[in-house]
Amino acid sequence: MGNPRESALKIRDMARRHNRLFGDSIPLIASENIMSPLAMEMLLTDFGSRYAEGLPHQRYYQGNQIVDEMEEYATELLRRLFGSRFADPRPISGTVANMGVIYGLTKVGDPITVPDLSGGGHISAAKFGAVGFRGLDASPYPFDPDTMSIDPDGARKLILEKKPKVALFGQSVFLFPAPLKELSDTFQEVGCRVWYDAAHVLGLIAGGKFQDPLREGAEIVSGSTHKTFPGPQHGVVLGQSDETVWKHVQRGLFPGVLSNHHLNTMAALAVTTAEEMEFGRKYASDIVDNAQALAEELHSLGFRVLGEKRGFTESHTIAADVSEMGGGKEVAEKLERCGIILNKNLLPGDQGKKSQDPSGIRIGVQEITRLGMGKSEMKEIASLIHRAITKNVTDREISESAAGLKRQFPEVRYCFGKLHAYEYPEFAKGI
Ligand code: DSN
Repeated sequence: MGNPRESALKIRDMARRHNRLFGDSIPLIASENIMSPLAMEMLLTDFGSRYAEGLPHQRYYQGNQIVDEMEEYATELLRRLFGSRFADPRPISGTVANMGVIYGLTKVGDPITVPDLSGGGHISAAKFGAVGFRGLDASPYPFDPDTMSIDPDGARKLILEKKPKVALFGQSVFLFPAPLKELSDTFQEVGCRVWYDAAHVLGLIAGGKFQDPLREGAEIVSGSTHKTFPGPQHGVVLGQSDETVWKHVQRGLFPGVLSNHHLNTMAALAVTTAEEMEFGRKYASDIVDNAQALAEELHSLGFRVLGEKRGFTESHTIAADVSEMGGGKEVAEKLERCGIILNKNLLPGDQGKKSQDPSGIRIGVQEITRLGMGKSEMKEIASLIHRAITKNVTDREISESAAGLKRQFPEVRYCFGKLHAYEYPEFAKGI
């Protein structure tokens, strides 16, 4: 491993190689994004070295005067962007946000209704994830593969039967809005709390696309802040409920599941929130246009793109069944060798299949949109994917074309200032 200095420099070399890998690839993971220059700058500040447990002005550490100011500012920016009564910028990730909500709203053994994993549900809503960790009695909604959405009639029956304490919505393969409006009478009849995990679509909601859960009946919205919302790896909770419920959620976050809450990423979140106020509407609209264009193109090239009846997608995500092209694992690995980075994914109908060997792939266009790619690049990317999987070409031919296309779009857009994306930010001197 070499001496300690060499070991330290080896890690720097790995980081450099990683930046180059992404700089030369087409990034299509639906849960990732790149940050703006000002948000990136926040990560390197002294905020990242400090503690601030609890809420502003009720801390356990000295030295928090500016942290308090920044946290209150972040909260207010979030409240304004999302039009919510309450906001909490402290969760350090989407899953931690979800754990805090679960801890605040439920007791061990409570019934909860959740999106099904093979219908795109997230692991934190699964028995082996945060929901199970709290010992909740989880029942998944039926999913309709034809509409690629939760079946509203089936969900109504389930909610009436199980009488959940909480009804959770929001998926990780989230092509079409959840049926909140359709179920609003049912929620009232049962008296359950409605919680919406917006991790994937937070930026679309901020930009006025997809759906507006806080005005469609959700009392609590949680999310991560680094997918369609193009900020740091962090989380957020928004609330439209009464003050008592909100206090429970905040206590679920701290002292429930948080100690310190990572102040540098919170500052980056605040910067991104301000940037979303300025650029978010155009960005969200461009994302959805690109997703629809890429889905159409893949479909016309013979891919089994799901959600065809509804125009394939209303979000940043596309799901395709590639079981006849070798399956999700084989296709995702082949594309990785060709410089196209996406992930294999369970699809409806995959019940009983291993999540390591599912039928599908999931594609997200939020990162390539952030770099300024548009409809003609969607055509090119569809053609690269198609050629990589179906034609007798070498991996190298495709990866060179992918890198060539990528290098034409070096800058992060929809933000203040300029940054060459994926450039290595050398900071340490004199090593
Ligand atoms: N695992 C993430 C995703 O890819 O959807 C969500 O946490």
